[in-house]
Amino acid sequence: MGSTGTGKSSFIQLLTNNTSVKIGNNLDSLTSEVQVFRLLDHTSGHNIVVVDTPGFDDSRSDITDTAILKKITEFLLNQYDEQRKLNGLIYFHRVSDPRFGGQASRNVKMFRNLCGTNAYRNIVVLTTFWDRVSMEEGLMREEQLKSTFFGDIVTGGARFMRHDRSSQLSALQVIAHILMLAPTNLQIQEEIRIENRILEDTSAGLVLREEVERVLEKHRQELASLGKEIDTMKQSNESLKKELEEEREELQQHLA
Ligand SMILES: Nc1nc2c(ncn2[C@@H]2O[C@H](COP(=O)(O)OP(=O)(O)OP(=O)(O)O)[C@@H](O)[C@H]2O)c(=O)[nH]1
Ligand SMILES: [Mg+2]
Repeated sequence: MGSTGTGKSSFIQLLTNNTSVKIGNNLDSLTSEVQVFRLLDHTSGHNIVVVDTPGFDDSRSDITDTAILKKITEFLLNQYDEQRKLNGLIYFHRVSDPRFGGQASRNVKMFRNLCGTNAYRNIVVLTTFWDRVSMEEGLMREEQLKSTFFGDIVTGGARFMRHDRSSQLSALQVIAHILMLAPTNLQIQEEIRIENRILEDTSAGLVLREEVERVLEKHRQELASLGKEIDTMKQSNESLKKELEEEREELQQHLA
């Protein structure tokens, strides 16, 4: 898992040598489905299933975060029903990102709430894009990430690892670490299957609901101030008034 463009699909392609793995080459996010890839790990002899997921901050307009959460949950419930646990979760983050913005925080928040604290020890936070920073800069950011944004995950037992996209061994090392972990269920699986919650009432679902509420509130406020502006406008300013009314119309549609 991880934000769009952090190198999830590239990692899977490198690991599996599977050229059907689609890798993005522009600013648009690419992966929109949960996709499963298989590989045989020659070192351990294990058959491994690697799962690619879309990030929650997708820049596309055709898929919402809610739809993404549904797809991921559907996959996880299928696994749960087949009594299959997860060995590990890899969370991708670009070490080259100078800031940890709103989108990145929201993505991590969703991830945390999907997993639940019991699964933190099964997490690898994998930093990518080391070729885009100096070693010094990268190490400084890594420390920052460990102590702030991923602090609780690290305290809960997650491991930070670095990925070099030019080396398949780098990807295999992540797998080797994950194979040593005790398989686990995720919080969202247990919330739905054991506590009988509906998706909207799971911890991850609630994060999305809060997000929707926040956007709605912002729109409502904008609408209110736009209304005031239109009311106080002089008759003479017909064209501007028309423009504002169109804006209001648009906002109302968005709100609906
Ligand atoms: N410089 C550099 N580029 C990378 C690295 N990893 C991936 N890329 C490039 O970044 C772009 C996005 O990579 P993807 O693997 O498609 O990213 P993704 O996480 O699957 O993105 P979504 O499918 O949109 O969620 C591609 O052009 C990759 O070639 C890296 O470590 N360094
Ligand atoms: Mg992808």
